[in-house]
Amino acid sequence: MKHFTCVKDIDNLSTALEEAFELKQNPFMYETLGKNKTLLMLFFNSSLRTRLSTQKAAMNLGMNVIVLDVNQGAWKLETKRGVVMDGDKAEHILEAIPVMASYCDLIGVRSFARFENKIEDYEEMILQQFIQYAGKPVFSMESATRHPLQSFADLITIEQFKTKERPKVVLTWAPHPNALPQAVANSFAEWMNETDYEFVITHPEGYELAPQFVQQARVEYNQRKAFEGADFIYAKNWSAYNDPNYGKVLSRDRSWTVDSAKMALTNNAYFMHCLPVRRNMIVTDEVIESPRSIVVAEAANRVVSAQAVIKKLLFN
Ligand code: AN0
Ligand code: CP
Repeated sequence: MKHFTCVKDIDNLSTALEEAFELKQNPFMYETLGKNKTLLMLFFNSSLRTRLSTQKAAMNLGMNVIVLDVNQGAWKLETKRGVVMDGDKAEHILEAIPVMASYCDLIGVRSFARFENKIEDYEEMILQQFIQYAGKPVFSMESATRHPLQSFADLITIEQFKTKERPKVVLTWAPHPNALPQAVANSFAEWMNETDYEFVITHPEGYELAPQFVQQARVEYNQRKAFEGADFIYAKNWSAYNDPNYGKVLSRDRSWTVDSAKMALTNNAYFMHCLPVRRNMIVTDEVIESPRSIVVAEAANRVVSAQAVIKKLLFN
């Protein structure tokens, strides 16, 4: 594997899952693989889980790790070519990328959608510049359109907890005060569509995701109907994708909050969320604190997915 930005970069998902469970069982089985290799983790946006779990994964593989929060302490970066740099940006990303790459063997990048330009977001302008100019393997730690390390951890979590071969998995939109990217939802859908699970997406009208991510999934606008018989409820907020509302909040309707009454419609489903989660917006205290909530186990699996991916990139 040269780079890791989406599910397609993994050539065999069932083999990758087997490798992931092997690493989960024995995290130190490749503890010398990354000796004298350096991972650079670059954050254009905040993070708790991705930062800690990816660093831990690299440490389990014997790597050295450098972390840079680009917006805190580094020079502000211009990202567009041709701009007269007479404003507040002191450095261009076209110099910064090869310079940073010269200090490491592997680069992880977190760069969210900016909601300034839908085409630029969906063309993955920032991530693609790293792939083009770093000359080193690059992996996504959540890009404008996807969060593959999260989705891989989500898949591992479902495999860990499922009690039937083909569980019903429901991705449900839930309210949030701010405009959030579609990345987590897009990516989750993309990975679920690679499995043979029964996969349903539910959201209010106007929150349709891009068709390349929805693919053959069933879209059900009635949330209660979608929840019926579900084995896993995966909640997430996202902002609108379709024009002219790209990146806008169309609803903060708390009748979409995941509560115990809705969970009672399911097949005693497990509750999942990538975190960070806003309680009593996305999910009630009662549901997230219930024994069926597996959000912490899900977050713990972020070490496993990151380690499986970094291992593949090191073997390249
Ligand atoms: C981010 C998002 O929705 O993409 C990160 C989630 C892992 N969430 C927030 O900004 C709250
Ligand atoms: N789930 C996730 O990626 O969390 P962070 O934003 O805290 O890294």
